[in-house]
Amino acid sequence: MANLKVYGHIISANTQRVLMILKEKNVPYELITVDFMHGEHKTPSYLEKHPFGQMPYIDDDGFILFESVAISKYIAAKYRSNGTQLLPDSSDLEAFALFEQACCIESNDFYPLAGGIVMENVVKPLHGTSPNEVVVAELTAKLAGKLEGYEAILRKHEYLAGDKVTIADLAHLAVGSTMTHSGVKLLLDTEKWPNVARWWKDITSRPTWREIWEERVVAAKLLAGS
Ligand SMILES: N[C@@H](CCC(=O)N[C@@H](CS)C(=O)NCC(=O)O)C(=O)O
Repeated sequence: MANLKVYGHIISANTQRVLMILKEKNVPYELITVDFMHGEHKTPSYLEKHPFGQMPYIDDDGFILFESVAISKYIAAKYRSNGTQLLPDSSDLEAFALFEQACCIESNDFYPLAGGIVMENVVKPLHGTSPNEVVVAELTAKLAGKLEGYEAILRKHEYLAGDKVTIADLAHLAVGSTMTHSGVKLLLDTEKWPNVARWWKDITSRPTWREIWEERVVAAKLLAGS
């Protein structure tokens, strides 16, 4: 039994983000599946651990932490010498600042837009509501504008924080893949944003991500049929 427990669901993009980092760092974990369809994440005992009633949180031998990017950074720092190096050297101030800049780009310029599209196209239908096509079109247009910025960054270097992959890149995978799977395929557009498409192909090809995505697809089918 692994000491590190992840409370979440394989279908939850933010849970997938954390699982991906654990796999990249070869850290054993146990996924405790939260029955979110029946509101388990809003129960008093869950709220004691995660005051916002969201997935995921981790219990690392009694240490409770929520927010998927904070969890990812904690794991990457705690297991710095395991598996893929996903953080810059903390003594290199400029590299660290560029890494934090890339993390901010993900959380401010990407997640609200791509996450909004996922909310419309995937989460709402799961709960029996139709997507609002006007909202999807608006978010898609705004995201296309942001990809101009991504293209400018990725034209200069291979990944968002430089020439090495970091958490900032991998943090895009879950929401980006779910959005693409739902039909909004901006990240695959090799003509408009060739460097974005090159970067996206690179990070989505990682074997750790393929494993998580396959599990996610199976779980999504089960949930849709239940
Ligand atoms: N910023 C949080 C977002 C967590 C989040 O939105 N989780 C979703 C699942 S991917 C959730 O629990 N949604 C249910 C809800 O908000 O009630 C993180 O990165 O962990």
